[in-house]
Amino acid sequence: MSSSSNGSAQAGRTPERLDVDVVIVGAGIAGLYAVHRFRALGLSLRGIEAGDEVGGTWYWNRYPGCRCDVPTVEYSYSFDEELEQEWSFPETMSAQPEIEKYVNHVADRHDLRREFVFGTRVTSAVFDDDANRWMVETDRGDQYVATWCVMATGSLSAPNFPQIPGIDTFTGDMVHTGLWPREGVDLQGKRVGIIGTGSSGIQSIPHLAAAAEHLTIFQRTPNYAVPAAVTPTDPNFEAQIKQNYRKVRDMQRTSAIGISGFTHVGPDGQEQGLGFGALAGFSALSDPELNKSMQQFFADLVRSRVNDPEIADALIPTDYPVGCKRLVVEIDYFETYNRDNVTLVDLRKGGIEAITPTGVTTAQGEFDVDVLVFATGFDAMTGPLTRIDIRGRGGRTLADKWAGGPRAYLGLVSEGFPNMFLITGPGSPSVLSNMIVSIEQHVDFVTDTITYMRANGTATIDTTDDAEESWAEHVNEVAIGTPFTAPSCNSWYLGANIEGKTRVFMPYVGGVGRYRETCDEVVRDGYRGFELAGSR
Ligand code: NA7
Repeated sequence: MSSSSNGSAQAGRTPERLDVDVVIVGAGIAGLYAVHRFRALGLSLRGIEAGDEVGGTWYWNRYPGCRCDVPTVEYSYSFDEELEQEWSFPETMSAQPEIEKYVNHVADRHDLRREFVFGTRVTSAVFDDDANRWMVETDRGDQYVATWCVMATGSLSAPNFPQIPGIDTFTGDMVHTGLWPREGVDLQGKRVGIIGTGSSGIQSIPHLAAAAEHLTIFQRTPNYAVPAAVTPTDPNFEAQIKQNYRKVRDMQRTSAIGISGFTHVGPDGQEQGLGFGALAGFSALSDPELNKSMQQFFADLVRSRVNDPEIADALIPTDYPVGCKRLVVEIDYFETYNRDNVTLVDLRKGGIEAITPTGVTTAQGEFDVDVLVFATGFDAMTGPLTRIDIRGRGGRTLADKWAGGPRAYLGLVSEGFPNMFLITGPGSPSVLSNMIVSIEQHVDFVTDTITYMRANGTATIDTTDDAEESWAEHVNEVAIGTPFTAPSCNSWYLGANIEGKTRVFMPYVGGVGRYRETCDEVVRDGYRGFELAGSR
């Protein structure tokens, strides 16, 4: 990993005024790959990254216990075949530091950092109707003019701080799991409180409990969680994967969730596989009977691991189906409730009323803490975009356009915002898939589209209301009947975690393979549903 911190190194830099072909927002897995592809086209670029370093999700989410829920040999770039052979992940499902190290290595290996300014947040992107160009501004006073704007802003990068009265009055340390400081948080001898028991909460709680004097967990909704199948990488199986990487990648691209499910027969005659991560089996989960038996399985699992039956009951979800929220992958989570220094506050018995200078007040009483951890998730999928002042044709803002739910054809282009590409935007498989597979597909699509536009001298690519509407209907249609859209379901996929956000199911559940085929067909049909116009 690079030892210097780019953002602080650039702290005193002079604001830039640049005219480029493409502005890329974000130096996560998507932004880095975009730079790699676009640079090979000979395009002039500027990448802009809010963090001090590359990594995106894996830069920001450095809370203790953070880990990927997809097998890591699958959660890796496919574009560099030499790297595939050279790199080795120590565990089957990597922890954050290993993934961050890998992403940094890719940035170094392909010399990607030099295209970025770091520690710099995009504040606005305004489309100039006359010039057909984007005017992009940052909080460092930079001004960029670009033909294409590629939003590699991630799906889970806008942290959610719930609007709890008194939140600003807390005098201890307050930290969000998605903004965990690089220098860490001192928990020794501290009374720590954590709000939220989604993936971030469930992954961090065992670590927080081990480090703190006391941990108080404020749980609004219990989650379904499965034990993580994390083991040291088996060199024989890794060798098999490396020999078969092209096949593995093909399998990923045609699969439902971007995971190959590759297996082979090991030296002991047993079939070895990668496991499926936490995401598989959407269709099976839609069967109500099967779902009920899975709920029972989870209830039994919790009861077998938690000593106190009352606490176990509080940790068992009962009022929504398995698969509504993202299934969490955990390590030692339930056993943590057997520790003497852990208290569970079941907010269903009386919710949080306020945050005070010294702690959290609930209808059940007050809890004093020195450190308050917000594991309260993100304004998912739309937040990273609507928090930027994005204005398209006629000055219309994206936030206004999306007030009733996001609209983007194929999750890639939103009508009225020409030449702006959304990498893994709402309406694409994105968060319901192995993100790297979906990122590569989108960046490849954009690379091909820009190549096509340059070859044809096309000025703008937009879409139509009709194309966008029928895609939204399709996204909705394939989600009906799945646990994702059950009336009892409240998830970030539906925007239900954010006060006032319109309830719309945002990702595309139709499958990675089917989605890719649709995109390919659209291109073969002369960019059906898109509007390519004007000359440059
Ligand atoms: P999640 O999955 O959105 O979880 C957030 C948690 O915070 C969840 O338990 C929420 O309860 C809870 N929450 C949110 N607001 C409040 C308030 N106001 N009071 C109490 N509790 C609250 O975010 P994560 O960061 O854990 O995971 C996001 C994704 O990142 C994950 O799915 C993986 O894909 C990686 P709720 O369930 O809404 O009642």
